[in-house]
Amino acid sequence: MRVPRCLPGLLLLALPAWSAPAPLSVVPITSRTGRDLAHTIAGCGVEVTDVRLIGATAAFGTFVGGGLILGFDAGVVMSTGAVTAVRGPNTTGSMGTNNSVAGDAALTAYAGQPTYDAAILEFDFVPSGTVVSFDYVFGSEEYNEWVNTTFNDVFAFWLNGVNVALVPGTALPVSVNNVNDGKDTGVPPYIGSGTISNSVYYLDNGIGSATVMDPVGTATRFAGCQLDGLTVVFTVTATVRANVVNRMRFAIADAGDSVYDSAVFIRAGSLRSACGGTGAAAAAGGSPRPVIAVPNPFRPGTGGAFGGSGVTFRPVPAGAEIRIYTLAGTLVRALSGVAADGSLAWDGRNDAGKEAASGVYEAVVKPPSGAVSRLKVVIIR
Ligand SMILES: [Ca+2]
Ligand SMILES: [Ca+2]
Ligand SMILES: [Ca+2]
Repeated sequence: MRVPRCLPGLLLLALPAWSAPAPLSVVPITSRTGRDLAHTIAGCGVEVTDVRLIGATAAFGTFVGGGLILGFDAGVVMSTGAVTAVRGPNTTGSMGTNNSVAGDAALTAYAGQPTYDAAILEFDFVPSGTVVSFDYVFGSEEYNEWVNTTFNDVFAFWLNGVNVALVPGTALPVSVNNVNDGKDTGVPPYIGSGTISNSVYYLDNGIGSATVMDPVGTATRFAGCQLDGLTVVFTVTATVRANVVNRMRFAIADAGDSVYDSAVFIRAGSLRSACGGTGAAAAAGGSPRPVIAVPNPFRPGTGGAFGGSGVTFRPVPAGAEIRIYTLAGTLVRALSGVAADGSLAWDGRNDAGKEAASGVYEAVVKPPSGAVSRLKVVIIR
């Protein structure tokens, strides 16, 4: 039986005051047919039929208000507990509900772990083209303190029996143990230990306290979502059989025990086929993905996952400028010249070429048009 870990009694890094942005707005399902959920996900070029829902009623819902938290505004959420509990702010490190429903044999076989509280949405669909795409985010309360343990909650998006929810360019399923920035027990300076896996796809969301946020997190995400860690937006692009029935099975479950819940967020209208574009760029009502900094914290000269020659911001809008400030508001560095791949690098120096001291900095991302965004960057020398 796992119990909530103790929170550190002292916050060693001073954080700026911030006003609480709106949390995710989550609405649980009222119908057990699942049809509304499947139709929320389906976009142009896709006809959905034969929808089936398996799991606790509390485990399924829809959401809005995810733009600055998840990277897209609206969609379907499926949880290994209660979907309403994923709303922010992040007040605990151990949010979880035992729904007392079964795991799933296919997920258990896939994970190699006993599973519990399975939530499954499956349906047939007829795509108008030979390629289908959709966008999703995975998040979990198992982050950050249960990284690299057997409590590796599992999900799979089986398209005609093949899991298409993989770490890009690999055969690895997206999971707590395959996407993280190491095991972190919430003690400053919040550097993960042990194996770090595919951290470029990971967004740390703090240590689970009403007042303590990892310096690498963002106030918006922290206030908006209870889950201690999230992935960036993944876009699945897969081959399908055009104009005939294909089968989709979205499935998620707790592994090892039934607490510390995980959730997947599937973007509204993003399941598309042959309609002039794919995924995030083409989905209607979209919002830009949040800019992240990697590595963060940055430890110059140390090598490994947090070392290297500097911090890389991405995805940065073309033509944007990033200004780095101390928390006292002093301008440290102005960066411009976004690369074609949407990245912009900072070597950890100020405008005079001197190394910036250890501490927390605020990076302000100003695109040529649209909203300014902010994130924190930590340097440890
Ligand atoms: Ca659960
Ligand atoms: Ca939490
Ligand atoms: Ca769990």
